[in-house]
Formats: sequence, C-alpha cells, structure tokens
Amino acid sequence: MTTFAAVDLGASSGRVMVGELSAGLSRGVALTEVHRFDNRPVRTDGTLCWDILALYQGVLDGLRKAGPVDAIGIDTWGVDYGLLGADGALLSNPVHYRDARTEPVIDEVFAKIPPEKLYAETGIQFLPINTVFQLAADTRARRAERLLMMPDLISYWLTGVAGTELTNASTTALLDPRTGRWSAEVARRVGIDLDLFPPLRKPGEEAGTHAGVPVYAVGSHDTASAVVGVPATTENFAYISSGTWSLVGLELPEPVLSEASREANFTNEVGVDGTIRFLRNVMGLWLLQECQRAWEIPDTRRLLDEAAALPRRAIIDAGDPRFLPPGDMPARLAAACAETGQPVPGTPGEFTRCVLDSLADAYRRTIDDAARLSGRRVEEIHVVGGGARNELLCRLTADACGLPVIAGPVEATALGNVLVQARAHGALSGGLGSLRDLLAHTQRLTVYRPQSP
Ligand code: LFR
Repeated sequence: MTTFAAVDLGASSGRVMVGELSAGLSRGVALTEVHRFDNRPVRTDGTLCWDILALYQGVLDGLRKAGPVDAIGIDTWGVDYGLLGADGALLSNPVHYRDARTEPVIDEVFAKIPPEKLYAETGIQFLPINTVFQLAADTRARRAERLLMMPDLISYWLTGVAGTELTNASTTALLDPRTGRWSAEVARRVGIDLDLFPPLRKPGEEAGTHAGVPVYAVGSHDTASAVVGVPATTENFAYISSGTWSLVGLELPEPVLSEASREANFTNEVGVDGTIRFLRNVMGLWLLQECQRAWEIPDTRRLLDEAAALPRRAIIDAGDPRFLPPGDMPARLAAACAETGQPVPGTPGEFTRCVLDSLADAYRRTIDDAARLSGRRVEEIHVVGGGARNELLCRLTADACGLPVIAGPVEATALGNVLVQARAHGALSGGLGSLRDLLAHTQRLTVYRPQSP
C-alpha cells in the first residue's frame, strides 16, 4: 500500500485528501478527506484578494492530519499568482480573478497585440480573468523579483524550491501550447518580463521535499487533474468538470488554433502527458451559489427539489461575462430573461430551474462546437466534480445533448492528483488510458440516458 496526500484548493474551499493505493488484484484508490477549510476571499481597499496565509495554514493543518504519506501533490484554480520581492517575501495578497482590475486594461493589451494574434500564439479563450490581463493591470509586478502561480506558491512554501508547473502555466495566456514553452513574442508585445517565472516543470517531476517527503508536480491546474480523473474507456468522450465553473470540452493530441475556434471562444490548455484540454469555460454552479448567497439559502437540496417539479421556462446565456463578478445574481439573471423577452423567474425554485436549464443548454452548444471545431465524434459525456451529485443537472444535460451522461467521480480532481503522483513515485505505470481504466473499474458511477422530448 502506498499513500499520497492530495492538496486541492478550490474557489470556495480547500481540502487535503489522502489516497491509498492498493497493489495486486484488488488494485484501486481509496480516498479520504482528512481536512476541509473555507476559502473566503477578502476585500481590502476596494480589491478582492485571496486570504493566502489562511489557505496555507489549512494546507499545513491538513498535511499534519494526513499523518505519514509517501508523497504530496498540489492543485489549485488557474490564472492567479503571488509576487515575491528580492528577499523572497510576498509583496501583497494575491488578487482574486473576480476582481474588476482587468476591465480598464483589456483594450490596451489588444492595442499591443490583436486578439487574433494573441490566440494564434497561445490558444487561450478570451476571459477578463486571464493572467496576461491581470499582469497588465498589476503595477506591483514591476517591483517583483519573482512570480509564482497559486499551486507553485504553496509548493514553494512547502519545499523552498521555486518552479512553474506546465498545465497551470498554460492558463496565463503567455504559453505556446504547441511547444509547451513561453511565447516570447506575446510577453515582449504586452511588456511582461518572463524572467519573473521560475523554470517550467512538467506533471510528474519532483518539485522538492517537505519534511523529507517528495512533493511531485501534478496537473497542478485543478482542471488538468480533473481531466486525468475522468473514468473514460473510449477516446470519443466529452467531459464536464462541474463545480464553481463548468469546464466543458474534449481531450486532444494537438491544439486547435483556428480563427473559428477563437470566434467560438475555445481554449487550448495544456493537459497531463502532452495532451490539450480543448474546452470552454461555462459560468457553472457559481450562478446558483451566488444566488444562494443573496437569498441566504445554503440548502441546495431544497432548491433542486423545487426546480425538479417545475417546467423549463427561460434560458439565459451561461457564458455571458456579466455573471462573472460577485454581486446580486438574481437581479442579473432576471434582467437577462427580461431583455430576451422570456418569463422572469420569481421564486428561488424558478431561478434554480432557469440556471440548470441554461447550463444544460450551454453544455450542448459547447460540446457540439468542440466536436465541430476539432473534427471529433462524441459518444458519451463524463460529468466529474461536485456537479456529478446534481441529479437534475445530469438528467437535463443528457436530455439536452441527446447523449449518455456518466456521472462521477465527485472527487476526480483529487483522484487525478493522486494518480499522477503514484505514477511519478513508481507505484503505477502506463498512460492516461490505464490510469482511467483503474478509475472506471473502481469508482461508483451513475449513468443518465437521454429521454426523448
Ligand atoms: C476551475 C478553474 C478553471 C479556471 C478558473 C479560474 O477551478 O481552475 O479551470 O478557468 O478556475 O482559475
């Protein structure tokens, strides 16, 4: 038996999970959550920041609770970073990607490098949260000695060794997905100093040690680990990594950098083992979470039961950037319905139904676009992450897409993190296909077959 600690930081909570890998015929991974802690962003002086020291304390507490392990791997959300000064200290709290600071600089960046060129070089979908825009807005970057992306910052504090993990580096819109190297051209035109980034490292490389235990780079972008954790047994699968965001797309051997792909706002993030995550960010369960915050109704079960009993009535565009910042979500959803001449939801149940129908509709459009743009066939859809528990959403997705939805595992990200560590440590071997086989045979999955309308 080998034991791995997976540190997984998400937008609303952080977790430390322990994965035990059994050898021999009963080969499988048993996952236990040993510590969960809130991730509560803080607004100071008008800027929305991550409380990074509280997060790091949560990681340390979790690793202590995990007890002796053979290795550690870290994954977090993408695009955000911390800046260090010459003495190695953090210059300020990392800024949250939902902060509005990039709005005024987007046009300035596009004046230096047109969107067509930026896409042809990096293949990253336009989102105001992208690191390239954040850095253009960040006056502190000029005073910094070093930039560490979120998972790299945690890894640096644990090991004392600085590096930039590749899958997460690709979320910056500064990396060329064809070569897996930085785009010197983009950096030069936007005026970003690439020397701020420590050397790139690939998933599976040892990042250093923490208290004598190896820390491996994994797919340290959480979505990269989630895609490793998709229990597909065919190549013709689409995935929905469903949490605060829904990341919807395909795994490809090569990026698709066409104008059509740019116009459809598809991203080409780098995955584990040289794969490409060809996907679109759909706003995800954030739409509902932000409503629940406004209503002060934490009980999601009740809302889903109410929504399940209602008919489909109004659909909003779940990719619309107006839903990105925190704030009054029910008001924004109501305005979007009214503008498009649809019935405006009144009760929390009606809003919930509208959000879920809109997500299912966005999934259908995204999977159709992904198949068309890449020339691939899709036979089944895997829903992984917390949203795999949402029966109504899985059912609506199967019906909207006319394809079977295979839901689970909920913990795909932590499992993907553990599997890549286990392989780096020599406890497993083989490509992504054999890692996925192991999950397909050992995880509990639910299949939703499409019902005709
Ligand atoms: C999901 C995720 C998405 C990324 C968004 C912001 O947790 O990592 O992949 O686009 O968060 O970083």
